[in-house]
Amino acid sequence: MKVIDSAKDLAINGADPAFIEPLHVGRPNIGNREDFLKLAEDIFDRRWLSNNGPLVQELELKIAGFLNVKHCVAMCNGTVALEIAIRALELEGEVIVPSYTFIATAHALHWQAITPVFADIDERTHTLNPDAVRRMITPRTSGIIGVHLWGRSAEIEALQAIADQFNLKLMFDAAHAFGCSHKGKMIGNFGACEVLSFHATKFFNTFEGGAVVTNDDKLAETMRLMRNFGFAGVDNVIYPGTNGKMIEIAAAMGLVNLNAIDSVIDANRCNYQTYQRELSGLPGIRLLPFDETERNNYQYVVIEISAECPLSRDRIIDALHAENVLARKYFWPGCHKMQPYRELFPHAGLLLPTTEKIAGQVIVLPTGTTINAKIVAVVASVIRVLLQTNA
Ligand code: T4K
Repeated sequence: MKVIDSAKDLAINGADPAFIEPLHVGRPNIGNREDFLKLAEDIFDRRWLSNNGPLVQELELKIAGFLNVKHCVAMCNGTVALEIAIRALELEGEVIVPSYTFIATAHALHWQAITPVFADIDERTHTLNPDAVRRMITPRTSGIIGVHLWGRSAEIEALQAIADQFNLKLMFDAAHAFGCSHKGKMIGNFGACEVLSFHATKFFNTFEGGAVVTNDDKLAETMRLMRNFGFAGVDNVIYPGTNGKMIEIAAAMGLVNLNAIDSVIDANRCNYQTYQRELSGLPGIRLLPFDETERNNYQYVVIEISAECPLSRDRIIDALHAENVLARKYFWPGCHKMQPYRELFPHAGLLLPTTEKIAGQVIVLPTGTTINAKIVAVVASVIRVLLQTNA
C-alpha cells in the first residue's frame, strides 16, 4: 500500500493514487454467503417469493426481539416505510423536519401533499434543535419527524415534550440508527413509531428494504394493511393501501446479516478508533464522537472541517478523490437547496444558518467490513499530510 509521508506522495500533486479500486462510503456489509444461498434454495423450493412469506415473518420477529419493540412491519425500502408511517399517523398540512438529512425524509412528505417545514439543527449533534422546532410551529403543523442522524439519537425527550404541549404527532426517521440505543433503550421504541432503512449501503442491509417499528398495536395493524393494498383477507380491501411489501430474498439477506451484526460493529468500531487516533490533533478537524455509554453501530464516520483548518472541505475532498477515496459531502447542500424545495421556499436558508454551516463542513469517510485499520491509516495520512504541507 502506498505510504504518504510528504506532499509529493499525494495523487493531487501527480503521484499514483493510493488505491486502485475506489473506496466507497456505503460498501455493503454481507454476512455468511453459504447461509444465504441455503435460504435462497429454500425459497425456490417453497415457491413463496413475496406477500408476507415465512422469512419476512421470521425477520420481523427477530428485529422486534433485537430492538425489544412490540411490532416490526417490514417494507420494501425505507422511503416507502416513511410514506406509510406518515400516512398511518394521519399527518397533514405541515410537518417539521430537519433540512440536514437525506432527501427521502422531505420527499416522503411532499409525495403526500404535506409541506415539509425545515427547522435548524444543533451544531454539536447535527440533529433537530428543539428551540428551532418550536419557532416553526404554525396552526397547520400536524407533526414532527426527528432524524437520528449518523446513528446518534435526536433530542428525543425535548421533541416529545414539544409534541405533547402542542398536540403534535412525533415519529423518527431512524434510517441510520439500527442497533443504536438512547439512554440504554434501543432506538425503535421512541415517538409513535420509528422508520428503519435496510438499503445496501446501511449498517444492516436486506439489499433494499426497511421497516417501521412501533409499540402501538393499532398503528402496526394499519401499516400492515397499507403495505398490502389494504387487503384484509382474500377479495376484501378495507383500506386505501399501496405495495410496500418486503420480498423473501430480501428477508433471507436480512436474517443472514442479522447474524453478522456483532462482527460488523467490531469492524466499524476498529475503523472509527483508527480514524480517531490518526486524525487527532489536526487543526480544524473534528471527528464526531460516539457516546460510548450507548450502543452504537459506528456506521457513519463524520468529520467537520472548521474555519481553523488551513484547507477548505472541498480541497480535502478533491485530494481524497484523487487517491480513489470517494468520501462524501452528505448531506450537502441540505434539502432546502434541492428541488422542489429550493423553488418552493427560496428564503428557507435564512432560518437555517447552522444547517448551512454544517452542510459546508462535513466529510463522511469510508468504513465497514470491506476496509480495515491499515486502509483507514492511509486515508487518514492523506488528510494529515495535506494539512501539514498545506498542499
Ligand atoms: N432517511 C435517511 C436519513 C436516509 O439516509 C435514507 C437513505 C432514507 C431515509 C431512505 O431509505 P431507503 O429508501 O434508501 O431505504 C445512499 C443510499 O441510496 C440511501 O439509502 C441512503 N439513505 C443515503 C445516505 O445514501 P446515495 O445516492 O448517496 O449513494 P448510493 O446509493 O449511490 O451509494 C453510495 C456508495 O455506495 C456508492 O459510491 C457506491 C457504493 N455502493 C452502493 C450500492 C447501492 C456499493 O458499493 N454497492 C451497492 O450495492 O444514497
